[in-house]
Amino acid sequence: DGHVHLADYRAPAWRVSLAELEFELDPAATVVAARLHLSPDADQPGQPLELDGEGLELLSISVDGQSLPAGRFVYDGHRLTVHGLSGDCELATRVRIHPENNTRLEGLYRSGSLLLTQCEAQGFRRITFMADRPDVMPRWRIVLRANREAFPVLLANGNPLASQDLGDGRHEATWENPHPTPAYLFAIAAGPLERVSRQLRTAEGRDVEINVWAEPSDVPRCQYALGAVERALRWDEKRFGRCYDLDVFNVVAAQDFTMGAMENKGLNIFNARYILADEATATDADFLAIESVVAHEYLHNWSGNRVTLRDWFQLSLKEGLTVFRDTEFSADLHSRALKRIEVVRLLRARQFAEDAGALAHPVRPARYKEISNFYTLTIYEKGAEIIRVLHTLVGEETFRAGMDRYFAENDGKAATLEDFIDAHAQASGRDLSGFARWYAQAGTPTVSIAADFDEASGDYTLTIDQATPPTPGQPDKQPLVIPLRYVLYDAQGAVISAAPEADAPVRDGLVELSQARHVLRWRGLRGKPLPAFNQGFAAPVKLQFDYGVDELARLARLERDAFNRWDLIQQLASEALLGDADAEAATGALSDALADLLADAGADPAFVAECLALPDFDTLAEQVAEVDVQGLVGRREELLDRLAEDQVERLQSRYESLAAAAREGLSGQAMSARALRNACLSWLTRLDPEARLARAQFDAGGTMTERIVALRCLLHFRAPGAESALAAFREAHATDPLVTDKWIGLVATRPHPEALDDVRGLMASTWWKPANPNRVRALVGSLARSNPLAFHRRDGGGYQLVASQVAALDPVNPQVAARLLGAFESWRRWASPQRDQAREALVSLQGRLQSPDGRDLLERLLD
Ligand code: HT7
Ligand code: ZN
Repeated sequence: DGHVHLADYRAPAWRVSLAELEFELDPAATVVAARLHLSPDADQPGQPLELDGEGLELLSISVDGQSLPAGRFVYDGHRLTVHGLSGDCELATRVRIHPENNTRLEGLYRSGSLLLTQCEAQGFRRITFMADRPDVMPRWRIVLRANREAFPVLLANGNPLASQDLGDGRHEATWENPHPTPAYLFAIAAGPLERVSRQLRTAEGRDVEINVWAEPSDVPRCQYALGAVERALRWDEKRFGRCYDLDVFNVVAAQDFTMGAMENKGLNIFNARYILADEATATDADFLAIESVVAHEYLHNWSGNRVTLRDWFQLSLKEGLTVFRDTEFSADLHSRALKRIEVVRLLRARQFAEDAGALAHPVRPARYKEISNFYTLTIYEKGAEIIRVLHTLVGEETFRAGMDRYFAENDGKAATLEDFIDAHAQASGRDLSGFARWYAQAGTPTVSIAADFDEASGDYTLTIDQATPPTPGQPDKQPLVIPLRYVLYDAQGAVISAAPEADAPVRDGLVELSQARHVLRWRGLRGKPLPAFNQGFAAPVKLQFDYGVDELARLARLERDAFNRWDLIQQLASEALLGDADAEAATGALSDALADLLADAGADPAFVAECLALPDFDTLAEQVAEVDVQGLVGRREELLDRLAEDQVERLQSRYESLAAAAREGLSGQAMSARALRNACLSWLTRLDPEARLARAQFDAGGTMTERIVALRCLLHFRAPGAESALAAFREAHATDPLVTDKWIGLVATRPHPEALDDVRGLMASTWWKPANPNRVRALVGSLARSNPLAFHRRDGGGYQLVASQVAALDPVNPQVAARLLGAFESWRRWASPQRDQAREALVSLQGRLQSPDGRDLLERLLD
């Protein structure tokens, strides 16, 4: 049926112990000579050798030095089959490939003056023949030859071994990667690169050189990323006891890159937007994102590279685990509460929608057609939340013991989620079979809690029900193991410390749910308590408890847990926007809560800014059965206008009082001050048609954080002078593609249906670069994902534009095109006329997509 099934896994019939590759690099035509050292699997003797190879021009093929006659092998453009091999042998091939024509950015491709590779998940087969599967893990020796002037720097995985001049204008470099490494982690980078560099000694005593490479004019903007590498390296030593294992760690920045970055062994290749930064061109959010992506890729060196995957069904074993590790890194270095808020926002806005839409899938899918379509929020973010569930269940110390065991037992191997769970089961002495269900079931569980208080006896009962909704292919769901935190407050606001009677394990304010229903009961309380739940968001669930508005408001002041204080304010906002009877009361309570926060000089300004940022459109849309786009956006705007009016003096006062702190560079305090000032500015601009403050902030220069928010205010509120400010910004940064993406993103997200016409205008201009994924995301991705009024325009024009771009980009870069299609994942819940228009746009694509990526997604969307 065209699917790959988890149940069909078979160990490879041939192993590759060493891969020796020689590249004659040239953008137009590169020749790759490969020598694979092969051994048959003792359990599967006599099998033909089958290697992957996609669209390669085969120049020669030999075994143990003997050219192979035509009858011994077949190459059909996708797969090379060699017959008649028995024991250990060496297969040598030469192929020709064409990096310059490679717009899909998989395999070897050209980006500006660089030659680069991207091999995950199945790009290596576009470079040369190989068993391109993660459980085949040779050691590697790589020789790169190229013209010295065009390609002065030649990088590959592992350690540099030798380099020499070849005398004819060319030179060569030899690299050796001594660690068993699957082909998806292979990388080379060549070109006129320059670097910033740092020398350090690991906790195990290894001297390591860290280099961050970029095209020469970008090198001054690599310093921050270099520092981030060191911070990640030190953190992994301290928190997980994991040291770096090569003599060099190279990082390269590329302007053309399909995703964020790639953790190739010893040679990480990055989308330039996650490396290049200084205060004049990067926002505070950019700096934090750079640090977290740099850490993510670095941390893969153990969770993904040293211990890799048996097959692609295990993808979350490296991605969920590494997201968990990178969020812990950020939480340890900065504010744990703010990091949690950021993660939960993303989860609720995007992963919950994915889990409830046409593309829902388990964190470990049972089958796939195209693995590239499974680099999803579910695999990454929900996968990380599941690791957090485990961490909460066993505690930090036992979790660390489980991780030590996992790394020790699986080092140099291709592991499964069972291996991971097994190591933790051994370390904790717990049966984790119930926990494992998280990996198999799609859909976001709902935990509904009903309270009952008996005035006469003082008995208080919480009845807790869990249910996971049906998802494509999974109509019936089993209960999950859910660690649920709770607190009861008494009438004076003190925490009630008595433990309840329970039919589930309970400790320190945490109950472990594992059945469809559990009951907690407290005896003889003096009055009706007020409960709060899921502090720190210990499990990725939707929690339902029937709070009154007064109770939410009271709890928002009482809760000790900062994450929950923020969450309660979000609930008040949801109630104000979606509640029927109590919307007005909720608006008043929300306004009061925000007034208190704005007046609280002791509160972290960045936390206050998070509280001012109401639930976004996606989060709200996730909470209603049918989405009336214009109605929802309209109500949200009205609420913001009303709140801004209520708070105007406090907003002005905080905006002014934080001015000095906001000037203090990249310190946490300065970033925090800028976050609240910018939130205040956005609210104040609603009230001032002249946008005087935004104009002044834009004109004052300052950091990119300040300028870009001011420009957004001018553009999005259509203030006088917006066009000239945009023109000034555009000209000032015309040669910088990353900053150009920023203003393009602002134009594409102007909250007005007419923004669609601006997008069309840009697509007809020289700013449109369809082969550059960042530009496609800035223009079309922003429209589809972050501009509900234009994407869902009543005439269906937004859907048509995105669908026509999917068709146009499918042959250019199928992965980028397929990601755009994801914007339709919730189309069945959109109210008419949008639902019918979306169906029409999707149906119009049938028969027009050639790539497996696009076809797979379209089929699932329309299924
Ligand atoms: N592991 C990396 C995934 C990735 C990727 C996947 C498909 C196509 C292109 C890609 N580039 C990078 C990124 C990460 O999670 O670290
Ligand atoms: Zn990753």
